[in-house]
Amino acid sequence: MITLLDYGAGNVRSVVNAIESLGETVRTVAAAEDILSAEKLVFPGVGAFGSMMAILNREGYVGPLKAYLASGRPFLGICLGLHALFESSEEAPAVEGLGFIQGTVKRFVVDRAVPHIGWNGLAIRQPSRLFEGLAGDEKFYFVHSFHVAPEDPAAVLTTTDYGDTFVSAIQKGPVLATQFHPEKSGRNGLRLLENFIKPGTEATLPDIRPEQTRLAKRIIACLDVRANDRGDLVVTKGDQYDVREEGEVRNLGKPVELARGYYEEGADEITFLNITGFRDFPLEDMPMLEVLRQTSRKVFVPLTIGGGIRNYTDVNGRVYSALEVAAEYFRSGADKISIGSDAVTIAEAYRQTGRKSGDSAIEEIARVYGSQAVVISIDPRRVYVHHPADVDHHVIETALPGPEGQKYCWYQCTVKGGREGRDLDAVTLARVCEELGAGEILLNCIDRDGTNAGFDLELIKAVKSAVGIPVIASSGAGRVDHFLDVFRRTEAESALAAGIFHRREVPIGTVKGFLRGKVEIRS
Ligand code: 1PR
Repeated sequence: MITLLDYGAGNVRSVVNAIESLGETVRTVAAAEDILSAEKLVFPGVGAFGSMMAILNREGYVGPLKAYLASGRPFLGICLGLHALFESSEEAPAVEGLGFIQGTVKRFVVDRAVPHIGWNGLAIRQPSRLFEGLAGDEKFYFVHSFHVAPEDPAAVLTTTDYGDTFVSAIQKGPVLATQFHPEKSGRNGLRLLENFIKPGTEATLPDIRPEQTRLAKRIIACLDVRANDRGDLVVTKGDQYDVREEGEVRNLGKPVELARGYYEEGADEITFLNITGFRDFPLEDMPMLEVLRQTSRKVFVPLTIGGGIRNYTDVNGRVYSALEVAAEYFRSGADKISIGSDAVTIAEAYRQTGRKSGDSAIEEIARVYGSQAVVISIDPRRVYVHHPADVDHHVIETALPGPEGQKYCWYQCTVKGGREGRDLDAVTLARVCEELGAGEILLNCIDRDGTNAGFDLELIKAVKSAVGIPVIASSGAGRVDHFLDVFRRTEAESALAAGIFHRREVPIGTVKGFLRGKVEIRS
């Protein structure tokens, strides 16, 4: 039996799911004694260092944790569960950590997008039981803005490169901890977890030990989900956001089955967009939560969910905050949430007042779950102009002139699934959301959606050059070379597609096969 330390600050469902999928039972710590009596303790830290330590102190877990670590029993820390082992963190400088390992946790200072999100490799420095059965060149899923810096090099189990070299796992006797998320790292992550769980696993040093590692470009499968006219929840797909064909909502399959299939084929992430979320209230839309629960039991790569994340008052006058809606999505198995329409409203208010309200959905969710959990989904549409001075927006010169030969355009933000255009451009929206604490941009493009004409590279370049957070290029993928184009000609970290995957025109494996050797990808 595995004892899991869930101190109630966020979603540890995916860790439980991963361990249970390996046939192991999980007991969650309910009181300090459960830590002391554990045989194998897993600590998947969630949230921010300061609030994590505050809860551990309040619950009286700090003493028992220190005693457990000193007892020589197996321990696996994940992400913040690694940070907790150190003396302190730059994330909350006045707060003391568990101090089991001497050293501190430092903020990433690199000339790359931060958070470091995605699949990166491990440069393995010493044998460990975690590595049995691994070749050594596998990639694992990272998502973090801070990294550990142990004083004693003997504690370093692996390092990873991202602008600089950082310590990505530590080992001190039976105490192991990883910066990456094994529970979100597909089969190899499950293998690593199994090695921790299984008794008698041998410490091994894999044959392949890269000196340097590289972050992979991510291929994301997107499932637009809504109820059809019969009330069944289906994966649908629009042409420039119109999801109806001969009056009926297009039905391209069942959400859980499709997501599972894409995971098996090698998708690096899965995104669900509840596309009628702007008018329905997701907490009344239980099937969507159930889709997430079922998917997270079978799919061990990151799951993002969007649609309807905003404040809401139900028919009985009960007020729900966007944070509560997001919390329900996280509890059901989401790793990230994506905010669409509400982000536009928030950015408009911010531009009007010139100050952060402090309680917007973006700020609140980022504060509680971390920036990396907050994705902003932008639904822009091109608006052509003759001269840049014609509008007070971020205008670009385009190689694809408008119907009247206009050489310039701006990208107008829309809300409610493209139904309503707003007086805000996509570049400004992305910038403002980054400032408010968003961790990633999902950049759709209504003009390209469902057209198979390739990504709008001009839009992607404009937004990517305006922000320091990762950008997911979306809309328009029709052929394998469109993925190569977007990675070679823009700095986008990921590419997302929907239609070509659902219609089986170009399976994910084919995309990856084509990119292999040309672009760094996860095999
Ligand atoms: O506004 O916070 O409730 O979120 C609603 C979410 O639903 C937003 O993220 C919005 O993008 C999405 N959405 C709303 N209506 C539609 C629609 O299609 N009618 N889908 C919609 C957006 C666009 C992409 C699509 C890519 C790739 N889907 O995600 O998957 O364009 O497609 P392709 O590869 O086939 O070209 P809120």
